[in-house]
Amino acid sequence: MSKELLSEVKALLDAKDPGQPEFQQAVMEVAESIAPVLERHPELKKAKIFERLIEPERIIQFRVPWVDDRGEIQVNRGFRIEMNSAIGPYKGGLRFHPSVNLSILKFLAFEQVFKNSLTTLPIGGGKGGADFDPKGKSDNEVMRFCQSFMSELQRHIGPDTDVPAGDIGVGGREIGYMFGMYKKIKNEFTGILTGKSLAWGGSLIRPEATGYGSVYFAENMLATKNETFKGKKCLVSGSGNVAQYTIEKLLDLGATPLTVSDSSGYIYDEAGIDREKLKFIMELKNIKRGRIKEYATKYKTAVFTPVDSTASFNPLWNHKAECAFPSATQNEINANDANNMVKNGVYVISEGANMPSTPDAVNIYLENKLLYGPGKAANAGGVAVSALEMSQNSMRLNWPSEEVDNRLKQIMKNIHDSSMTAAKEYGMEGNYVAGANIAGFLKVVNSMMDQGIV
Ligand code: NDP
Ligand code: 2IT
Repeated sequence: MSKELLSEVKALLDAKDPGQPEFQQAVMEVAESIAPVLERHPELKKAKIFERLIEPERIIQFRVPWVDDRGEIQVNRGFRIEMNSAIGPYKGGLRFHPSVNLSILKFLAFEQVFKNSLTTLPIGGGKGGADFDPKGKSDNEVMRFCQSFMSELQRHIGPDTDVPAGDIGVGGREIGYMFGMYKKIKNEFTGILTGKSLAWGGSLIRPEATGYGSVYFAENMLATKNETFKGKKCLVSGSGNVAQYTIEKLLDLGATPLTVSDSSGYIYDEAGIDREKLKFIMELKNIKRGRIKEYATKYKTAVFTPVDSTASFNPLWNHKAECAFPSATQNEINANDANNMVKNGVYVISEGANMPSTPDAVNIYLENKLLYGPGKAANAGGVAVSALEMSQNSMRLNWPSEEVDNRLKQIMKNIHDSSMTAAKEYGMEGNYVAGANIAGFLKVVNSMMDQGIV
């Protein structure tokens, strides 16, 4: 039956969503994991629960016109995918990147549904964004773009309906410009976005949450082997929000981060990235908005290797280390990279990014019995603290950072434990992919069953 289910799902995707490879990839991975659940629960299959899950409740696509600094009109495409609201308001980030399209946002929205379910907090799944490229744009251009984007998005979101946040290309600056525009149009000060600044409704630890959470997840996986991070060498990709706070937490726990990257190449620092170097990266990326190769100009222990788009593997993943934290983008690790990691001694992988490993790479992790935390479990700390920001907004209070961090730690432990338990229950001990998919799936589909055919 599981083979049958997989070919049914693939046929459905090919018929209805051709040309959406990332969405199809994300759906097929979940289908594979939950096939045994449908076998055990024929009532779910009869209720066409999977067909309903892969159909977004609503997709909004809109024009985002704006005027650049030269006075020229630019037109971008904006989206919001409202995927599933069975357990709470739609919740998920906004991505501004030139590669953004329907397939990428649908894959992200689909994964978000399971991730949000795993957090145990009352949030449904959504995702949005635009094919806008913030690189090289002035602050005023970014502001005008954000204002135009929100002038349409505002009619679809609300604190009890849909609450967006950041993702690639959307950080504190963009959230601020979008919040300002929402408030001006609606004349309402309410928690319609998360990742806000502390002074106007943000939560402590939200900027840190995804990176910290991904390290906490790995810490829980290591604890199953009675190990800690002390002295472990770590490969990190990306140099944005998730990568920066992954490095910070790794340093707190006594590990040695060796790499960072951006879309032009990567840095390998044989002496390790320490706190001073991390501060340099943060200033370079968050304030100066520069390129990561400048790190190698400043620190002589580091080597910069530019991206070679013709290469069959990424040399970042080909260094001796114990742990890997992919924190840039989808499909950044292929089968060659996964084999290189195994060869170099990597046995812990915690995905800060969403779907950074291709299906072939994931199979190599599983075959080699690595401690592998898939994105929807390992990077759920970001959206979890977003949900805590929503709670604080509703109560009109702010929790101290220690309280938020303790809750984050507990949530990551719960996600780890519930994924581990679900995998065991279905005879796939140690397989966190299957476990996370099954645990996330059950809560959402049981809620859908309770709520009838809507
Ligand atoms: P940022 O925009 O802060 O940083 C993104 C980083 O990834 C940059 O270093 C960027 O390089 C690099 N990158 C982006 N696209 C590509 C690409 N196509 N090829 C190579 N490098 C690329 O984003 P975040 O750190 O917030 O997000 C990173 C990942 O984490 C994403 O997969 C996101 O979906 C995921 N995530 C984020 C959460 C959050 O709370 N922010 C929560 C959960 C997951 P460059 O500057 O050159 O573009
Ligand atoms: O992928 C993700 O979980 C995010 N970008 C964070 C979403 C959120 O609502 O905080």
